[in-house]
Amino acid sequence: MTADQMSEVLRNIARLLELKGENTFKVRAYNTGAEIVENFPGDIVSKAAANELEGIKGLGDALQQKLHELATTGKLEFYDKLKAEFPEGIMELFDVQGLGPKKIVALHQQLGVGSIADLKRVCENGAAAKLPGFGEKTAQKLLEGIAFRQSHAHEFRQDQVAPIVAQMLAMLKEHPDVSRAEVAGSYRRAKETVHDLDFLVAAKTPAAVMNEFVGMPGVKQVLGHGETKSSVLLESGVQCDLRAVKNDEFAAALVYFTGSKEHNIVLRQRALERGWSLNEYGFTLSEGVAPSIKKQRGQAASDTLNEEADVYRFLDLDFIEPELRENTGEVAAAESGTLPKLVELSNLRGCFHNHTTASDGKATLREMAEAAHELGWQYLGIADHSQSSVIANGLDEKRLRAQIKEIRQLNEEFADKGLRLFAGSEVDILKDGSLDFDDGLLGELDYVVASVHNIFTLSEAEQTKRIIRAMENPHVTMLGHVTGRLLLERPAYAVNIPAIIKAAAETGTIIEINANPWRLDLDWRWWKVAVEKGVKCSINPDAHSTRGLQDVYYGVRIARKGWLTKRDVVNCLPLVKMEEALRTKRERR
Ligand code: DGT
Ligand code: CA
Ligand code: CA
Ligand code: ZN
Repeated sequence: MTADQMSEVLRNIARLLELKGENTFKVRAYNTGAEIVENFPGDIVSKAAANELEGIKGLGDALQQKLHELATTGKLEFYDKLKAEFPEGIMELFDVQGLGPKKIVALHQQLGVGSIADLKRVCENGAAAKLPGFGEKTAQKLLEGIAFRQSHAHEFRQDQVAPIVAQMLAMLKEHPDVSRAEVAGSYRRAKETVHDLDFLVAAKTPAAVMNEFVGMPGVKQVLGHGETKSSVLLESGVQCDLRAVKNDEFAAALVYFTGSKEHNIVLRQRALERGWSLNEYGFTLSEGVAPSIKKQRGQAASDTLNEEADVYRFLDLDFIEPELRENTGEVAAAESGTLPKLVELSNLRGCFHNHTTASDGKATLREMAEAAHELGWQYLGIADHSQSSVIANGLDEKRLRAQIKEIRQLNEEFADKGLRLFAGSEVDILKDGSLDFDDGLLGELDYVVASVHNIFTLSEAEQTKRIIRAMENPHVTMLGHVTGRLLLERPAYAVNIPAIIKAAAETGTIIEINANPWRLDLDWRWWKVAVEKGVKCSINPDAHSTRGLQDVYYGVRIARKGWLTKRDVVNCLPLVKMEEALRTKRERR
C-alpha cells in the first residue's frame, strides 16, 4: 500500500458518501484526509501502520483508524461495504469530463446509471437530456467526453505508471538470478502516455524470475507465462511484459525493446547496408555474405556489445538517448555528430509556475520557499491565480499587492540561504486576449505567466488571436499550458500552434512546458520548431503543494524528448542571468 493508494481510497469514500447524500462535513473530512495523505512530507504509510498518526492536523480518530487498517491489512472493511452498495462501474463516471457528483447522483438515482455504458445509453436515447439541469447540450458534451476517454482506453499517464516501474525494477534487480534489469518501451522513451510497460532482464536461468514475476502481489491475471517471456495484467489495469535474455544479448535487446518501432527499422536497415542483420539478440552476418568475410569478421558480434552505446558504435553512430528514438532525425544527427546534449534535472536552478494557499495551493508561501531551498534551487517564482479564476480563489489587486509585499519581506530572510523568490502571477487571458490585471499592477511584478482557463470553445482563429494578443503585452513573460489539454481526459482546444510559436519568437515570450503529468503542455513534438525560431522554454511544475515541485522531473523528460538542451531552458540559468532574462522582454520597447 502506497500513500497515493491510501489517498485514493479516502477520495473514493468521499465520492461514495456524496452519492449516498451524506452530510457535507463528513464528505469534506475524507477529502481533506486524502489531501493530507497525498501531501504528507514523510512516510505516512509507516506512520499509519505504527499507529502514530495522532496530532496530524485534519486527521480525526475515525480516519486514523481507517488508515491504520489500510496500512496494515491493505484493505478497509468500511470501504468494501460502501462500494458494495453501488454498481461496480460507478467510479468510472467520475472520470468523465463534465460530470460532477451532483450530476452523477441525479443520473444514478433517477435513471439507474451505474457505469459508462449506462451513461452512454441514456445520453443517446434522450433520457439524460430530460433531467433537470441537463439538456441536449450537456448530453452531447457527455457523449464527447465518453468518446475521448474510449479513444484513450488502456493508456496511462507517466504519474500512473512511474511508481509501478520503480517497484518492479527494485523487485527484478533484487532477484538473485538477475544480473541486469531495465524498463524499456515507450516508458523509457518518455512518451507522455503509455499502453503497457516493458521490462528486460539479463538472467542465466530465467525460469525462477518468470515465476516470481507472474506470482507477485498485485497481479490480477497472467496473460502469458513462458521461459523467457511473460506478461501480466495488474490490479491497476496496467499490463507489464517481461523479457529475459542472456547477459551478452542484453545491450541489443534493450535497444530493440526500447524502440520505437520506427527507430528500430532505421537501425536494422543500416545494419543490412553493412552486411549484418540486427535483431533482439544482436548482430549476425546477413545471409549471402561471402564465407571468406564471415570467417574474417566472425559469425556474430553480440559478445562485443556490452552496452547500448556499443550497438550504436557498431553502426557508426553516436549514442542516441532513449527519449530521442522516434525516427525524427536522430539517426542522421548521430551519424554527423550533431545530437544535442540534452537538459538534465540537475541543470534546473528554479521554476516559475507555482501556487500557494493564497489561491488554490496546499502549501504556504514560506513552505514553498523552504521546499525550493531544500531542492537546492536558487530561485522560486510564485504565480497564484488572478481574480477571474474564482473557483481557484484567484487574488484580486489588493491581495496580490499584499502578496508582493510579503514576498519582498521573505526575500530579506531567505537571501542568507541563497534563495530568491520572484513575485509573479498566473494571469487569466480574458476572452478578447486582454489580461485580468492592468499594466500598472503587472509592471509591479517580477514576471507574469499568462494562461487560458475558460472559454475553450472559440474557433481556432479566435483562440489563436486571443493568445497572441496576450503575448503582445510586454509584461507577459511566459505563456502557461498552451493548449489546455488534460491527458486522457480533455483534448487540447483548437489553436494554431505554429502561429503561437511564431508570435512567441517575435514578442520574446517564453513558452512553458507545464510539467504536471496531466498536461506536459506544450507537447514535445513542437519544441524543435520552437527552438529553431529562437523561442525559449521554461520547465514549470504548476505546483499546488511542496511535493508538486518535484513534477519538474516529468517536465525534464518531456523537454529531453523535445531535443532541448540546457541553453534552451531559461530556468537552467543561474540567478543573476535569470533576473536579466525576466527583464529582457519588458526592456525591448
Ligand atoms: P506502447 O504502445 O506505449 O506500449 O509503445 P511501445 O513502444 O512500448 O510498444 P510495445 O510495448 O508494443 O513494444 C515495445 C518495443 O518493442 C517497441 O517500442 C519496439 C519493439 N517492438 C515490438 N514489436 C515490434 C515489431 O514488430 N517490430 C519492431 N521493429 N520492433 C518491435
Ligand atoms: Ca510498451
Ligand atoms: Ca509491450
Ligand atoms: Zn493554470
